[in-house]
Amino acid sequence: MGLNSTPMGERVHIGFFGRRNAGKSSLVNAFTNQNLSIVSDVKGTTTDPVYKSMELLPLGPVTIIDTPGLDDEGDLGNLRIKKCMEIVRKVDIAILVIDCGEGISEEDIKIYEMLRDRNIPTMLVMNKSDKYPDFKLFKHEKIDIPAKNILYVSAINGVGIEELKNRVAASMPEDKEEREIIPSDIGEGDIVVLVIPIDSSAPKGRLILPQQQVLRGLLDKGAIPVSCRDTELSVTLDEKGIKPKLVITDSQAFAKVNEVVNGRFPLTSFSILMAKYKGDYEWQLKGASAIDELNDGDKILIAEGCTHHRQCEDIGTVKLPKWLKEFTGKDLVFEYCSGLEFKDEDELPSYKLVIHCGGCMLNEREMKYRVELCKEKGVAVTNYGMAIAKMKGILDIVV
Ligand SMILES: Nc1nc2c(ncn2[C@@H]2O[C@H](COP(=O)(O)OP(=O)(O)O)[C@@H](O)[C@H]2O)c(=O)[nH]1
Ligand SMILES: [Mg+2]
Repeated sequence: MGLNSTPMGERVHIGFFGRRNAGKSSLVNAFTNQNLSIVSDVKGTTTDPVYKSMELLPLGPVTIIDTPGLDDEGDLGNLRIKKCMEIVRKVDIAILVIDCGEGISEEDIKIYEMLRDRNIPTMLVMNKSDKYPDFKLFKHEKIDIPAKNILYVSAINGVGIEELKNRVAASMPEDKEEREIIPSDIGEGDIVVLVIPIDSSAPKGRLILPQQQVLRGLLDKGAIPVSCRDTELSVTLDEKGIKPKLVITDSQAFAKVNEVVNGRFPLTSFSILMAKYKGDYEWQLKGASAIDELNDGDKILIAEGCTHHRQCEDIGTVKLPKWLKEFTGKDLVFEYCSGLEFKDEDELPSYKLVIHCGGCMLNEREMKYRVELCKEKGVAVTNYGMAIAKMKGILDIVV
C-alpha cells in the first residue's frame, strides 16, 4: 500500500467476468489505461485474478479485478472457477464481457444470474465491436437486463470505453459512503482515548489499519483523540485527569485496560468497532457465547483477512488458541485460513466455531458474505475482540 493510498477494504471493487477470450484482460487494460493484464488469443491466459487500484472519477478510489474465464475445463480450470466465485462475492460492481462474435453462452447466463441474485449492479459489455460492423444487431435478450446496462465496446480501438467508465461510476451503490467506523454519539469536541499497546508484535514505526482508520474517523468528526499505550493509561486517566467519552483499546489489552478504566468510562475495542462497521454485528455477538459450549475435539476455525500481518498472526495462531484452551479447559482442535481464501460451504459445517479477525483488509461485501455463510450453515461466528472480551468476562461491558 502506498503512502497516500486508500486501503483495499475501503475501495469500490469492480470485477470483469466472462468466458475465456472474451477480451476481459484487454478491456481491463483499456479501462485502466495500463497494460497490467496479459492479453493473448490462447484461452486461459489469465490464470489468477489480477488486482489493480486506481482513481476512477467521479467514483474515487476503486480496485479493478481481472478474472480468469468461468468456462475453464479440467482440474486446474475448476480451481480457477472457485477463485472466480471468491471474487463474485466481493465485487460491488460487475462487468460481464461478451465476445460479440460468440454471443451469450450458458456460462454467461450463469454468471449473470449469480450476480443478479447477489444484487450486484452489472454491466453487459459486448466487446470486439470493431470486428463486427453490424454489432448492434447482436442479440442479448437471453439476459434480462435493462438497456442502459448494455454497451457495445472495443478494447482494441477504444470505442465505448469512456462511456463504460461513466456508467460504472453511475451504477455505484448509493449507501457506500455513508458508513462510519466511529459510533454516532461521538462528535465535535469529544475526547476519546485510544489504547495502543506497543509490544513485540506491533509493526515497526507505524500503526495498523484499524487504528489509523479510527484515528482518522475521529479527526474527521472534530473529536479529540488522545492516544497512549496500555502502560500509560493510568497516568492518562488518573494523573492527567482526562475524562474521555469513550475508551477504545486493542482487544489484546482488554483485561488490563478494563481494570484501569474500572467502569468510569465506556470501553470498546478497535475490532469491535470494525465488526459494527462491516459484517453482521449482532450475529457475531451471539457467536461469542458459543465459546461456553465447546467440547473436547471440537474444531475451531481462526480466519484472517490478511496474509502478512505479524500482529494478527501472533494473536490468531498463538494467543487465541492458548486463551481458548485455558478458558474452556477442553482439548480443542484449531485450523487456520487467511487472505482471500475462506472455507467453502461443504467444509464449513465441520467447525463448531469460527473466530474472524476484524477484517480491515476485506471489503464489506466479503465480510458480510463470510458471516452470512456461517449463519446459513448454522456455524457460530464471532470476532477476535468479542472472543477475547468473552473470555475475560467483560463482553457485556465493551459492546
Ligand atoms: N478485434 C478485437 N479483438 C479483441 C478485442 N478485445 C480483445 N481482443 C482479442 O481477443 C483475444 C483475447 O483477449 P483477452 O483480453 O486475453 O481475453 P480474456 O481471456 O477474456 O482476458 C486477444 O487476442 C485480444 O487481442 C477487441 O475489442 N477487438
Ligand atoms: Mg484474461
